Amino acid sequence: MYKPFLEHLESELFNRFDLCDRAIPAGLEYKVSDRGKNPATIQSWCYKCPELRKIRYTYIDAGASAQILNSVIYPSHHYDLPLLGVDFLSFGKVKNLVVLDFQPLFQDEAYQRQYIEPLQSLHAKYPDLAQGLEMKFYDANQYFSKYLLFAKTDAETVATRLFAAFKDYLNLYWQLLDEAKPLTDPEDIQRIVKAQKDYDQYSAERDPASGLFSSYFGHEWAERFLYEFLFEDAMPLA
Ligand code: BLA
Repeated sequence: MYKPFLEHLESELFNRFDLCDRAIPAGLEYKVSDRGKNPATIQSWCYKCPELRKIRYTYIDAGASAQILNSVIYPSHHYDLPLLGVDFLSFGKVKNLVVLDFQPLFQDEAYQRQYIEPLQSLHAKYPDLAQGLEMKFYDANQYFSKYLLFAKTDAETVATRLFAAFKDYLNLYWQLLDEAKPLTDPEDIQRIVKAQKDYDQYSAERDPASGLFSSYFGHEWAERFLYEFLFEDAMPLA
């Protein structure tokens, strides 16, 4: 279901950046579930390049019962750019939930003007994908922009509209990255280090997928996946 998205993301990354592999801790890059009736696999990829310090994406393939593409791109600490966040989920034919956003590190007005307002026209182009759904796990005012795409939709819309939106959002993200001026003041850079780390902490603690990882792959593996790979700069709660 989301394989074309994964392929597009991958080809964009490889065409635009000089990528190096970024290590995924042993045992976390690939796993097959031995639970349940439908075999589920989870596979992850991770890269870095001078502009982007962590590019990760994960595909869960549980056949007809679940297809998920999740990705976060973390810019270098020299850029105060938002993170690119992708979370596309399909559970059978019954539920397709898609989220795509430039995830802001800060919520002040100057930041919004610089990095979030440019999204406005794209957001306006995809009203069918911007449904203003309520969030239950996350606070919509922290690490989400007001121009996120967030929708419950059908497979046809995923294949057509979401694919177009995905290309548009990615292109704009590359453009903002291209225009970004690297920070040079160590204090400014430290502020980004802290903000990206806070994002990991916040996300690890609230990740709505943690139950899903546990049910497919076991609790121990799920905890490692969250704290050693997805949100590796977060500290596990004691
Ligand atoms: C919701 N994301 C979800 C849900 C799951 C995942 C299972 C709940 C779906 C439901 O309501 O039935 C899945 N999250 C994952 C997976 C990973 C993960 C598989 O981190 C990792 C491999 N989530 C993100 C990113 C964004 C995001 C980067 O990881 C930003 C675009 C958004 N996911 C997001 C939002 C919701 C969600 C906004 C709805 C949560 C809510 O209602 O508060």
